[in-house]
Order: sequence, then C-alpha cells, then structure tokens
Amino acid sequence: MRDANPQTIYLKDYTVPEYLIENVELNFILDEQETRVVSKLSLKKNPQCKIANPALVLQGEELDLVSIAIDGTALDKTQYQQNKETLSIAHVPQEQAFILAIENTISPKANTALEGLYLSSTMLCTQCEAQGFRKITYFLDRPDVMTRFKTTLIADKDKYPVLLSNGNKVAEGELKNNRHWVSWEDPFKKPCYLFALVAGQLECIEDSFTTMSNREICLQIFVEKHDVDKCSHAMQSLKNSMRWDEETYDREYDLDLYMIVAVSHFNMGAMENKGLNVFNTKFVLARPDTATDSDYEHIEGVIGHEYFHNWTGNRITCRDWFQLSLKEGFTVFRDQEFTADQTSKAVKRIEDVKLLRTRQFAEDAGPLSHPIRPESYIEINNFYTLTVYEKGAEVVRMIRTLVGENGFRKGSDLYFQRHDGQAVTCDDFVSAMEDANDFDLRQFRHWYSQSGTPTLEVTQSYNQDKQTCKITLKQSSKSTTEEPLHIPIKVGLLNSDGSSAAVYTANEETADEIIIELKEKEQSFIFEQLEEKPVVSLLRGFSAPVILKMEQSLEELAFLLSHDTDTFNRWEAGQKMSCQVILGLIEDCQKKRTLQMNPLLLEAYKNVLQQPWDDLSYFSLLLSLPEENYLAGQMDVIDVDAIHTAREFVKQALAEQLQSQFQALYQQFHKDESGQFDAGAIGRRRIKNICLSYLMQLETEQNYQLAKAQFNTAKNMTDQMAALSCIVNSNNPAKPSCLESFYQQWKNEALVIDKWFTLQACSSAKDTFDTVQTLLQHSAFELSNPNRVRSLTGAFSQSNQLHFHAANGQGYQFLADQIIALNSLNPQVASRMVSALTQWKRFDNARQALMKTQLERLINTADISKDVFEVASKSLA
Ligand code: 0A1
Ligand code: ZN
Repeated sequence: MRDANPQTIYLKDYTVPEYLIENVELNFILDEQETRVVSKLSLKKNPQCKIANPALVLQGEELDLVSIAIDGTALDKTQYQQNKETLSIAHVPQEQAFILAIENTISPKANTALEGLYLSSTMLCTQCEAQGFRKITYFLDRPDVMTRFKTTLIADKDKYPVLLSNGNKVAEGELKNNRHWVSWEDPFKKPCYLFALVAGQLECIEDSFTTMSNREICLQIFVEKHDVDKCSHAMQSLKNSMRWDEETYDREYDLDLYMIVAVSHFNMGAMENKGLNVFNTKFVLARPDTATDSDYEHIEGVIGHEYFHNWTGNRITCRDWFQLSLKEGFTVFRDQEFTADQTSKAVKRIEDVKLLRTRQFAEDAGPLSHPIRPESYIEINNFYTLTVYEKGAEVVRMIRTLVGENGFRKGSDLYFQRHDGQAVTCDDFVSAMEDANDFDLRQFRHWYSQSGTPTLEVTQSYNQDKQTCKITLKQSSKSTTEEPLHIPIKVGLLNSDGSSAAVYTANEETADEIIIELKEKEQSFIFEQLEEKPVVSLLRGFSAPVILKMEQSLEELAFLLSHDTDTFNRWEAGQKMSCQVILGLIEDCQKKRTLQMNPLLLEAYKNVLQQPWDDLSYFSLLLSLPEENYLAGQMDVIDVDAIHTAREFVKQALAEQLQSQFQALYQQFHKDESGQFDAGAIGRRRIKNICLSYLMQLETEQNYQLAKAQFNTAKNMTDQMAALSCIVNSNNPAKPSCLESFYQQWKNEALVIDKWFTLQACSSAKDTFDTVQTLLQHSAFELSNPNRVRSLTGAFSQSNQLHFHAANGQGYQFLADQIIALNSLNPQVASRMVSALTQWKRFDNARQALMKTQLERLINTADISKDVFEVASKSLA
C-alpha cells in the first residue's frame, strides 16, 4: 500500500554513514519458494561520523527475520526495533569492530517486481541497483558503504547446477539430499548494489582475453540451452570492449573471470555487477536470422557500457544516488565513443543526437525536468532517466571539447588515480578535469545543477569594409534566475564556392574550425579576413545540448547540405530543410489549404541521390525525413494528425518524383546476404530498405510484390523486418498472411515475437488501436515480462504518436488501465509507462483534459506504488 505521504530525499541532507561494513559473509540456501539468507557483517563505527553512540539502522524490506546476534550473543526483541523499511539497534559496540549475524528468509517466486532475488523462468537471479539489496537481507544499503563480499550458495544440484556470484570461485562441494554448494570471493570492495547471484540450468560459452599486461582472463556467457547459438556476437563485443578500454583509457580488467548471464525477465537493459553482469536477453542474443543490424549494434553498445562500468562505476562509485550521472553520464559517453570507433562516427553521432533531441529534450521541457544531478527524489528508480544518462553524457562530451582530447585523457587518468576504491561525487570528477588541465570549470558546473534545455539565439552580420563577420549569441533558459552556462560551440565558415574559409579571430590562429566559448548571457564573436559574406556552420558535431535558433533560408540550408564538411551539420541542414517544409505543410493542413510539395526540397533530395557516397548508412540518414516525434517537438501545440498527414504527403511526393532513383538504388544494393555484419553490408541493407519504404508509399501492385518477395526470401532479420514493417504500414492485402507466417516462423523466439508485437503497435494503419486491444489477449502476451510489456504497451504509447493520441482519449484510458494492472506486479515498469502521459501540456485543451483525467485516476488508485505516484503527481503539479 502506498504511503499516504511518501518521503522525499534531498541531496542537501547527505551525511556520512554512521557505521561501515568491512566484510560480509553471505550464505544462501536457495529455493524458489523460500530462500534462507544468513549474513555475517563485520561492522565498525565510521571514524568520520561525529555523532556519539548513534543507533545502527539497517535497511530491509519484505524480509522475514529469523534471528539476530552481536558477537555471538542473540538479541531479544527489546534490543532492536523493526518497521517496514528498517531494523534499528540502539546500542552496538563503539570502540571496536563487531560481528552482526542475521538470518532471514525471502520468497523469490513471489517477487514480481524483479528487484532483489527473483525467479526468471526457472533461473534465480538478483537485481540490486539501486536499492534492491535491502530486499535480500538487512544491510547499510547505500553506495558509500563499500564492503568485501564472500558468498556461499547452497542449492539442489538438478534444479540449480550452476551457482554464480561476484569475484572468483574459491571452493565447492557436495551435500546430502542431492544438494551442492559453491563459495565465491570478491577481492574488491564494493557497494551492495553491485552484488549479484545467479542459480539455474545454464549453458556456458567460454573464451579468453589477454590483457595488456599479459594476464589471461576467462570470459563466460551463460544462457539457456536453446540460446547457445546466439552468443558469439556478444562475446566478440566483450573482447572488443576490453581492448578498446585498454587502448583508449589505459584501463585493464582486474579479476581473472568475467561472467555475463542473460535473463529473459529484466526491468532494464543490463547490470554491471562486479565480475557477474546480468543482462536482459535482448542485449546478448543475436543470430543473423533473429536479430537486426540495429540489435547487433545495441548489443555491442550495451556490452561495452557494462564492461566500461568496471572502472566508471565499480572501482570508482557514487557517493550517493544523486551522483548517478557520475557513473552513467561518463559510461554512456564511453560507450558512445566505443560504438563510434567500431562503426561510423558520423552515423553514431547523428543517432545519439536524434535520441537526445526527441526524448531527452521532451523530458527536460516537461513537468519531470530535473538536472543531471537531481536535488531530490521520492523513488530513486524514477531517476534512471534520459537526462541522467544522455544529457549526462553530453555534459562529459562538452568537457572533452573544452579541454581537448589529450586534456581529457589527462583528466580521466587523474580521476582514476585519485579516486580508485572510493565513492565520490560529480564535483570530484570535474575537479580532476580542472586540476589535470589547469582549466577553470567553475561556471561549467552549472550544467550539473540546472535543468531544462538552453536556447541559443543567433544573429549574424557581415561588414564588407572591414571584411568581418560578427556572430551574436544569446542564451536563455526557461527560468530567468538561472546563471548563464559555459557553452562550447564549434564553428566553421564556408565560402560561396563551397570551400572552407579560414577562421581568423583577433587572438586565434587560422584554422578550418574553432571552438568558441559562450559564457555570457549575450556575447559577440568577430571573424576576420573574410572577403565575402560566409555561410556559417554553427554547433558542429552538436557540440552542446542546446536548441539553436538561427534564421536560415532553404537556399542556405541546401548549400550546407551540399558543402558542409562537418558530417553532423551536413545532415542537420537537410533535416532543417525538411522540417521547415513539413511545418509549413502542417499549417496548410490546419488551415485546410491544398498541400504542395516544395521544389527546393525535391531538388535537395535529387542532389543527395546523385552524389557518390562511401558510407551508405550516412547516405540513408540523409534520405530520412525527420520523425513525427521530432516534428512534434518543434510545435507549440502538437497536432498529431496534421503532423502525420504533412509528413506522409512529403514522403509520397518524394516517392512519386524520385521513384526511378529509389528503384535503381534498391536493385543496386539488394543482396540476399546472411551473416554479413561489416559496415558495407549494413549500409547496403539500410539504403535498400529506406528505398523500399519510399516505394511502398506508392501502394502499387509492383511494389507490394517487391516487399512481399523480400519478406519471403530474406535471409537476415533486418531485411525480413524491414519488409514486414512496410507491409504492416501499407494496405498491402498480404498483411494478415505475412503477420501470421512470421508468428508461426518465430513463435519460439521470444525476442523476435517482441518485434512482432512492436511492429503492429507502431503501425499507422487505421485499425491499430483495435489490433493492440486484440494483442493484449494474445496467448503470447505476458504482463509479467517487461520486454513483452514494452513491446506492446510501451511501443504503442511511446512510439505511435498518431494513434496513442487519438482525439477520443481511448489511447490514454488504455494506457492507464495497463499501468494500474502492472502497478501491483512491477512498479518500476509501471512507472516508466507513465511517461507517455506526462507531456499533456503540449497538446490541445481537449486532449489535455483527457490525459489529466487518467493521471488523476492513477494517483487516486488504491495501492498505487510510490514509483507511479511520484511520476503521475509531479506531472500534474
Ligand atoms: N546500472 C545499469 C542500469 C540499471 C539500473 C537499474 C536497474 O534496476 C532497477 C537495472 C539496471 C546500467 O546503467 O546499465
Ligand atoms: Zn550504466
């Protein structure tokens, strides 16, 4: 039941822990109904704590306490106090260390929240971040208490032949009654959120990695038997990550063993537990016929992300949960750069910025906006947000831009050296960057404490006599009381013939591009020795997470799309063109005017199509129109119908006018390949499939056949899904039979069936809402599996703007129904589903009222979790 008044936790209230736990010995007698936990904590008073005789307050939730003893003497009920969240002992030894022994039981099978110890299919596993360890046993469940763990697991040999925990296996043996035991020891001190155990019938794929100091590390991936043939990509990704971190950051792995376990029920993507990562199957399993190119890329990225946490998160961890971005922002930045190095830098940057601008910018403009280092929370699990992760990574990226690549390495070296083995703050990270470079980041620190996306307004003027160009930048944020931010802006200038102009400023040498540092609310920069008015290419590489407002004509944008040497800004110019044109058409729709295709946009597309491109993935991005949710972000009042109509109109016009080019490209790059995952093959599939989607727009029999043939003959999931997606979003009469045959083909592959649900949930077809309702009743739909819920409810509400926001409010009611059903099973996942309703202020009055009604309904639901309560109530405030 919900606390009538859930407690808010504040950063300003941080105090050091009263006690420290040096060592812990954990013993588990594992059983899905009732697991017995015996824990021996070596405790001592924290020398940094100045309070005299503080009570020892341990966290523990949903535990059945059996016994408790200090230094071998049992405590009776008068010597401790228990409530729903804590166990307090008023008097404990102050002068010397002592052993607190606790025995309790828990029920993994009843644990549908998937936090603590739970059952996934037949496997027992744990998830302890952020505060799940307290659902296993009583502990000081806070990241600044770092402990050495020794864990012994006892279980039935047949049900749980594999028994894993953190660190190294130190002993094992047999017991009577068909039971066995294994002991694990982790030599590194860690906070309890990094604890993990796994028990089950698992198969293991093994490999090894030789580190830069010539140590051989054993690498193991554990999966269920039928998934053994889908692990090779994950293993290769792990080896690539280990090499990359040595080469890029001089970071070597520290244990002799690195284990990854794939589980099918998982609230998030994956978890960096020391030496024993637990992964959502989605980010491990891949075979060419079951996983798309983008799945392959995400797997590599997430494997990298969790591996990189070993240094940024585990060896150096967070002092408290307000510092979450310390580990997440830096680790996302590291995984972004890793993927960029493995694939295409240009494409990766564009994809990251797309995610940031559509989803994080919306979060930051909405009622749940918070700084990357929040100041308060009710439920910490609600703060694993795009802001903490993605904007957090942008902030780290800006530091690198400011201090330069070498300076950044010096800073990270100092950070690792200074803080290894500690629990630290975002401020410590920034200080290391400052100290290593003698660079002042005082003003830059505002990025950690201010929320909202800043807007940059740009004006420029050219002085023919002086041959100078003056650029004036004005920064503003939603609140006027905020301090101006320190913003790095990468600038290049182009001559009218398309060549790069040298950039001269009074105190800088000439260069092709420079970084200017905006620090004032309004500031001007003068570029010299310009014989003609240059075309300005500003914010290259998206050098800061801001909204750029700059008047640019379609002609100017077309020029940049043809000539900008910065791959990000070149793509951006094309997006801005399409965006301007579509926004104009949206207005035409609203005013019931006839729609007409803009000839300049058509010309720009023709130009792009005529050029030779090495990087076909980049080429395909240049051919893509801005997504509906991006367009929504550009409107004062979102009009989902007009957005859809206008965007489809442009797509249709391009398809009609450029049909032969799209057909030719399709034929040129269509190959029936299987198992090729090099950049060339990925690019070929990407360009071919975008051409197919344009062609399908024409709804001709010939193109229907094209999609159907690709669907029937595809040898890889990328091509099969792309064809099916085109079919599902068209009036192709083959739609029902293709969906059915896909289901029959893949009904035993859960991750592929997730795609089948998602495809239908995201369809623009008229009957999508009814389809979604029907799919809820499908035998393969499972409310207890987060991946399945995300694939249907999540996809519909977050990725089908058109139908979710249907004017009659049926989408909103459906979502609230699902959140309420999910709330009692899994509050974390339920709470994440609320996000689609939190943007209510962005819609017309009628929709606002309908969305608010559902949010109010959530708040007033009996037994609503504090997770859902926090998001719903804050979004109404
Ligand atoms: N630290 C993980 C993310 C994660 C967070 C919470 C979880 O359960 C509530 C699970 C995973 C990461 O950044 O990969
Ligand atoms: Zn992470």
